[in-house]
Amino acid sequence: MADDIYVVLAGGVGAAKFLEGLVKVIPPEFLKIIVNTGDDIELFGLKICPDLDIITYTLAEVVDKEKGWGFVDESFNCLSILKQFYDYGWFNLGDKDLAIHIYRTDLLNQGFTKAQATQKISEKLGVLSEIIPMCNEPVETYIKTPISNMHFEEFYIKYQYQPEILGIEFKGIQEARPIKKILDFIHKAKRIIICPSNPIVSIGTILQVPRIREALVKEKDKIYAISPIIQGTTVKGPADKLLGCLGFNVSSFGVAKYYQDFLGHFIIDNKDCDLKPKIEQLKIKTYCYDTLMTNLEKKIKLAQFLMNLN
Ligand code: FO1
Repeated sequence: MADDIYVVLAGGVGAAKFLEGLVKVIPPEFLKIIVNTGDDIELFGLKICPDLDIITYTLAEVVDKEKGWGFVDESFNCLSILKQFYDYGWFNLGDKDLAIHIYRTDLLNQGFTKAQATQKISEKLGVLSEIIPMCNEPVETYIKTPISNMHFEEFYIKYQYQPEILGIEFKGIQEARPIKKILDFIHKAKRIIICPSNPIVSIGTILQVPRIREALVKEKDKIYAISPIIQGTTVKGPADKLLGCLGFNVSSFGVAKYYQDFLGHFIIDNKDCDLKPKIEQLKIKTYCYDTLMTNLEKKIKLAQFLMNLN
């Protein structure tokens, strides 16, 4: 038991919701959470890692639960002044959140890696799970639209993912290297869980880091994913739009196709259970459950359901 390892692949808000339940089912110190850093962005000279922060703040129980990101009881005094000098007022960085970005930027400037900075921040905030960025190198997701080729955060927050998507680019991904222990953890893990995050720009970005997808393919039987799509749409975010743009069916079947080479087990929503036979033809064991995590009890029940599967 002492060295049980469970690997989790995570994006931001959807993953954080599931993790809130999972840490009530598995001891948090058993979890090695590999997080997408393709949303990372530099603003005001500060290195901001939205998904790492969402996961860290959630597990530290300081997140604003209503929004799913940022600190609870936040103020925006610093941003109100920054807005006078910069055009990035659309990115709502609170005062407490800014303190984390100042600390992280300072650590990176001192020569610490992103993984080391992440560990220092999460430990100081009292997180017991290990949170690991997918790589130390900078990767930034860009969305090509008729307006411009824009950073994913601008597409998501400023434009509310409304513009037509003409293409997706993961800048820097070829130079990215998986942190060595990620490959070791994938191999040693008792179970690998793919959170109900955006398959293209959250989980998909992690999968694009050289050698990670290949490592997962070898562990198919122990890989469990939860679909982020219910009846053709997402709870929040552009996952449905992005799947369609890449030519995948906008459904749990489309997600299964995207994960087909490495996925062993797939939990889809009860409302999509008619897709089960079609997904099972892809040689993925499929289970139907209520995946809409509207309260803590439902998050825990979903985590229990996944952990009780054989
Ligand atoms: N999401 C928003 O919808 N609006 C915001 O202004 C916003 C600010 C923000 C600041 C720090 C941070 O860590 C996350 C923030 N998020 C915000 C959430 C986040 O950018 C997105 O949910 C993810 O990047 C999508 O995966």
